[in-house]
Amino acid sequence: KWEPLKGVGIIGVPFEKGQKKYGVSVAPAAMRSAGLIEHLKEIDGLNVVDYGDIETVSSKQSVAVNNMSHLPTVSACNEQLSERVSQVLRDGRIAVTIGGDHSIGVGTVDGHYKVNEDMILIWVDAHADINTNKTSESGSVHGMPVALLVKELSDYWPYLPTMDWQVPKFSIKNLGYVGLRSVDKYERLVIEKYNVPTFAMEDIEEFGIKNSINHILQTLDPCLNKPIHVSFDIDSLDALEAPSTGTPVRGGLTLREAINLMEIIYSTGRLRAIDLVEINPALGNDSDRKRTIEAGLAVLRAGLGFSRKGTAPRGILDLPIQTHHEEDYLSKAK
Ligand code: NNH
Ligand code: MN
Ligand code: MN
Repeated sequence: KWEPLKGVGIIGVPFEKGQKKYGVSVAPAAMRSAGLIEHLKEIDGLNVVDYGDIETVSSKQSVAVNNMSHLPTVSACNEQLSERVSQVLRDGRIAVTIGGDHSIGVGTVDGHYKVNEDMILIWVDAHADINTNKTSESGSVHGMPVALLVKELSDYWPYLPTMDWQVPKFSIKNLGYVGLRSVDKYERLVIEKYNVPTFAMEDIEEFGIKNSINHILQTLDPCLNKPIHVSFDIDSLDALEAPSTGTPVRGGLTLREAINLMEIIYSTGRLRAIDLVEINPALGNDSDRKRTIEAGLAVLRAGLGFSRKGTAPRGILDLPIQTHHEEDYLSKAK
């Protein structure tokens, strides 16, 4: 079942209609000009293919669903994205999706699920993103992707025009949370009702990031053989680590904890999809923007095998020998 991976495939999703602030849609371009592809290619032995950006168009359909902003536009983007993620995975690559706001989690998880129904989902976020249009206080779809994906909650939704392509089959039993610290009342109710393994910040204080993620992996997949999808919202990081995001919350993960989390998941050998969402380069000053983008890059690198202790050159056992001492000496002496 585990064919050797060919590398990673990068998908950009310049999309921001799942929330209200301008700027998240610029993140794929900002990440690319910060050297996203080059940085990933520097990881030892990693083959990187850029699958380009999803074309995001504002839908002309004017169906309105109560308390759910821009549903047809969100739906159209996710339909394409789901297809693209499936394609990358079928090509034998890890799907790395750069958002965009977190409403794009619908497309990435749907596309992963269609290729492998065994997948488990780790949602790394300050927020639980499991509102329905009945429970949401914002009406923004980026607070609803998990509820849209999960089959156990399908009865709590009205009929959603334009969403026929997406059949919620993913089970909430395959979901775990890391980093929560801003959870709405009904979201908490869902987490308790279905007993979703959740390591909110206070649990991470108690157990540490390593035990937390290991406990989730063990609970969701006791045989340790299922493909893993990590949906990483940059606002899971402390607002000081990643200020350029739409809904920053203080008291979050340090970058060190996030890197360690991703290293641990990488080391399972089963990480098959990473979403990196909610980086908003339009928020904050130059230094905020730079810090946030660099944090995002560090999270991706850790999830794709970059080692903080360094990697010796492959197949080489010693330092290069000096073969032309005399010439070098003479040329420098001139
Ligand atoms: N829970 C709030 C809502 O539903 C906030 C969601 N905002 C996020 N989620 N950034 O990750 O609107
Ligand atoms: Mn989110
Ligand atoms: Mn969030």
